[in-house]
Amino acid sequence: MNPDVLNVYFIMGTVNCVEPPLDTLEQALQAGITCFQFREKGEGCLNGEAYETFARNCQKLCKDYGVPFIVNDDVELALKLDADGIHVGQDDLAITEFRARAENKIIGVSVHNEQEMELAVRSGADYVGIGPIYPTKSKKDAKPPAGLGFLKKVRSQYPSFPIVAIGGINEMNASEVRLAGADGISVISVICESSNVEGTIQKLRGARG
Ligand code: 3NM
Repeated sequence: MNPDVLNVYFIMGTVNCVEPPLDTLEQALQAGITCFQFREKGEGCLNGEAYETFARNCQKLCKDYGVPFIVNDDVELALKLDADGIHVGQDDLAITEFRARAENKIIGVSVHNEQEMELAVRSGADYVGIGPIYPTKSKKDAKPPAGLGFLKKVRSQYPSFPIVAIGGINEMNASEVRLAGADGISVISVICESSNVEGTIQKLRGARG
């Protein structure tokens, strides 16, 4: 995949939002996010029909702006909606299963150590998510923050594999994360809680624009 797609990768679900979620997504799309991940998870999240309707509404907005719509974890939803891709945790089966059923879709995998990285590459992931770089409040079961060390190591071992960094990334630390080797940054709270989404995204953007 073209790593530029990972440049400013916004992840969101209703529980992350302060403003109406679709308004936040549209503002983020207008301001130039390059990828969107639908992650409707956590206490109080939508279920059933409301979950699917919300996903479809997010997907429609992404289509309007020509931005890839990636589904977190839910292979069935991704296939049902003909999403552009899926992001999964350490579940090799999900990668293999999804690839078999959707050859041309983007597959992203979260990795936290060298073994997981190797497995993701071997299983045919298109990109990896490395995190949490810094402490995050947006994922209850997040691993301890790893700082930039692991990211740098993976970049040196895989000079051209698409990498997005995640966890506690904001306007102030985004550039050091990019310098450490990330093609892009993935964020939830810094956009969901911004009072100036456009300004925030401008600051998060890398030199690639
Ligand atoms: N995954 P924020 S950290 C969804 O480490 C997610 O794999 C992580 O949210 C991982 O930008 C995280 O608000 C939450 O810190 C990122």
